[in-house]
Amino acid sequence: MKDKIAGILEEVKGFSAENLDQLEAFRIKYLSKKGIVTGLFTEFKNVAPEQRKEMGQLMNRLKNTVQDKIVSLKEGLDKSQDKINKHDLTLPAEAPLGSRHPLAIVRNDIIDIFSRIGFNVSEGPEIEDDFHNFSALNFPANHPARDMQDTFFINKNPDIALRTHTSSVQVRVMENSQPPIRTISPGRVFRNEAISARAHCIFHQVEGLYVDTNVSFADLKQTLFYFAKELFGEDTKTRFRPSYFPFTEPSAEMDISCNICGGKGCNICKYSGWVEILGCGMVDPNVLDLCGIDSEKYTGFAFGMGVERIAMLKYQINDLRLFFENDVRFINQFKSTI
Ligand code: 2U9
Repeated sequence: MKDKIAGILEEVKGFSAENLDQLEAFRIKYLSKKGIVTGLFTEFKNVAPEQRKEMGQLMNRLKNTVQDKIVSLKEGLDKSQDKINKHDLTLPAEAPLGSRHPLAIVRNDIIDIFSRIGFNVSEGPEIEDDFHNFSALNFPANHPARDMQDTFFINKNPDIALRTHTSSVQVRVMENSQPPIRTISPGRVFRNEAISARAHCIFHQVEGLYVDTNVSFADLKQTLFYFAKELFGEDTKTRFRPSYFPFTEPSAEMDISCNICGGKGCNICKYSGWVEILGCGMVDPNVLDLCGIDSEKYTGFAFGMGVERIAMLKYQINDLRLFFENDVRFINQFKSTI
């Protein structure tokens, strides 16, 4: 009987359970009315009196080992069950994907269109000095943009300001390289404006620059005509109206046929059939020279557009402030492929 108990003890010590059902089967096997341990106690009456003390101790040790085993295995199984319960197994396997901000979608579309015809992307600082933001771009000393009312100067220092356009990036490109230059500069710009449905003190631009030998106004027109058709559709028409900017001469504003009514007239185009999308012009020779490019040898065209304005037209958004509030009910409506 001693050997039998020793054998059972080894078996009990080696047991493990993967689940509560297996543990219950173990309990029944050893401790139930017809179980192995209970059976040993029934056999006990046949043990010789001189062996009873030793056998009794062995049997009690076995019974305690079975009971301890059940308690410790149950604890382990409860803990792993807790871990499973703490996670909501009904949730989707992956977190839902976010969506791109509409301004990022439009900016990426614009970058993509110009990349296809050889423009690279240039970036630069948002805090600029007077030369890169104003002087190199031919802004006269008394120009209103240089006024505290219109520009955010840093610590009232008239030489350091938040850039008011990304043309400053292109000034840096010209300083650091020679033609041919074909570059676009997307980025945030800052102007001291009261916030309303139509204006904001922060907005986004994409400005473009092409400098080489023999670059003409015809190149400008054809490049921007291609751009308008790529962004707004093959049937889009363009027209150019004379304008004025300190950094280009001649200068123009480009309209596209209204993308809502197709040119028939609606309240978006104020029944004119046309909407303005960008400004452009031939780079003033003074600007080329100030940036280290020989204006006798090279000419260039440049353009600039507000990304918010393009996005408002493309998606028929009537309040600029929506772009900056980041309300997911607004943001989640936009899907991009880029
Ligand atoms: C260099 C020289 C010239 C970039 C240009 C415009 C015309 C223009 C506005 C559109 C709406 C800014 O966002 S907006 O307010 N921009 O009309 N920008 S030509 O001309 C340059 C750029 C770089 C070195």
